[in-house]
Amino acid sequence: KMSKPQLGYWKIRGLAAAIRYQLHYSGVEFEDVLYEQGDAPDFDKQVWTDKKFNLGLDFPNLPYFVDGDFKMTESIPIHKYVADKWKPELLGKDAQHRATVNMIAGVVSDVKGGVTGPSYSGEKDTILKIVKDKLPAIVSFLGANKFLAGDAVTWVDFYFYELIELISFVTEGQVLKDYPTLEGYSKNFAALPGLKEYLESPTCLDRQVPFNNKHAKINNKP
Ligand SMILES: N[C@@H](CCC(=O)N[C@@H](CS)C(=O)NCC(=O)O)C(=O)O
Repeated sequence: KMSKPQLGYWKIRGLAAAIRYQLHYSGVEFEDVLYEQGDAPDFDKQVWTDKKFNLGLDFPNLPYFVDGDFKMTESIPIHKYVADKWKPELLGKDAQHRATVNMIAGVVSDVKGGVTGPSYSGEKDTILKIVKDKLPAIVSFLGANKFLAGDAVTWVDFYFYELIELISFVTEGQVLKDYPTLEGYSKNFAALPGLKEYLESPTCLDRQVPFNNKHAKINNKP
């Protein structure tokens, strides 16, 4: 019997939470392989660096995904592989729909990076500026749609949902007041079958670990 696919990552939400949401929604049985950074003052990363070059990864990084003999890194390609293999409709229905999904992913990824970087350095003003500059275009693109790329869920929704969670934490919920459509979108999204059960489960990893690694100046303690 083939072993379950493995998702390797720091013991945080970071870039892995959205992949976990998608795996749960898609009904994939998988295993989290968690690397826990050491505490202050050293914030040691040795649990990972000891393994990093011995896992047979072509481009060693976190997150990684192992499915039988197949191993890969890069978070967005992992989302797309998981969709392609277990729920291809999450990729989009035709060339233009898939292109739109990928375009949104690029935009969301820039905002995610723009929020995460300053979380580590503790620059909340920088985060608020990025949110103010970049979020309105995404919100207006979402418009009255149920999901980002139309009325059907695609893999980029898992990625965006987690970004809203992160911004909501940093702004103490203000983002949802500023953009009520995001609040509706989020609630609706969290109620998707499979995802709902995961998010509400007492063992939900993403409700137990922080967004960022331990050396981040802006971080939650769930
Ligand atoms: N482009 C990569 C970036 C991955 C990345 O930056 N990983 C960080 C955590 S978010 C890390 O600590 N990687 C481990 C390493 O660099 O050895 C992706 O999207 O997966």
